[in-house]
Amino acid sequence: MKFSETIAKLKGERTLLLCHDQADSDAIGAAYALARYIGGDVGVPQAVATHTYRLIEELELSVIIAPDTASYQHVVVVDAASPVQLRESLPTKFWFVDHHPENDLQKLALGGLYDPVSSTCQLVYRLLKELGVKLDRKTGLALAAGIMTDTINFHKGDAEAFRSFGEILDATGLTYEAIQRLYMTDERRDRGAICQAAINAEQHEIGGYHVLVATICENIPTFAARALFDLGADVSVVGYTRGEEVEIRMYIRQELAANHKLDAADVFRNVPGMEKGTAWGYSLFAGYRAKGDLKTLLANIVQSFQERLRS
Ligand SMILES: [Mn+2]
Repeated sequence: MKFSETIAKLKGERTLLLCHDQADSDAIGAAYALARYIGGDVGVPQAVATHTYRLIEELELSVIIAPDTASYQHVVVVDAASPVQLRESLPTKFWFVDHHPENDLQKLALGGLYDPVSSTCQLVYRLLKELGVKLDRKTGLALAAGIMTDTINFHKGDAEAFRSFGEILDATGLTYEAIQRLYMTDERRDRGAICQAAINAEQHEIGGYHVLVATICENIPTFAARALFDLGADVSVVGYTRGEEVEIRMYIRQELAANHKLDAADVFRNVPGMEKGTAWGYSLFAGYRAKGDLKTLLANIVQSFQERLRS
């Protein structure tokens, strides 16, 4: 049986798409695209790589850290070459899709798709194509991001990688720039807005941690939150108001999250007034969008840290 047929059979069942630890864009992109088709969850053993934050945000993807693999009917491991990359999350039974030149995982797997090409995302694209799946914009973004980063912005790569990237752009109306934008802030105006947000930020010292809270006048709260985080914040929270909608992004330093057992996306879900909106992300990063009053929400977030970091 072709692996695409196996994938098709997982549709509607409880499936986990498991990335290697420190998941990169190729792993996240492949997991997202399969999860979107099958209807499953995306998980990672401990953490995702920093460069994927923006992609995860654009996909509005909730990545499960250290998922309970035994609670799923099926697990599909993506972009992993060896069992050590899965740490404690190595499932007892799993399928796999991978492209690494050497792969020690396949002998443990039930089966899967292995081909030492340029990226796992092109293999997932191959599978979805065999299944006649029509790509939506986010799936296109996920797959194209994986191909672009695993070819190091096309400094290397096989013909299928280039061809697939072009076909994905064609099918979804995405551009090369739209994919590249996931990995840079290049606008001078945006950098000015980030500087202004940093200057106007409120600093709260809570339980020995620096909590920085700011608003920004351009719709780049993720970049601003990242900049405040890089300045030295333990928690950076940045809000942006667009008409009636608010956008909020937050980074939490690993050490703080571990000491206080915090999950950024969970923090957002439990702040008073935030239950009406959509929260996504994972333990160290969260995004939030809803109609509401930004000032009130930011004050409630600070209040929530005051409660959490004191206990
Ligand atoms: Mn890869």
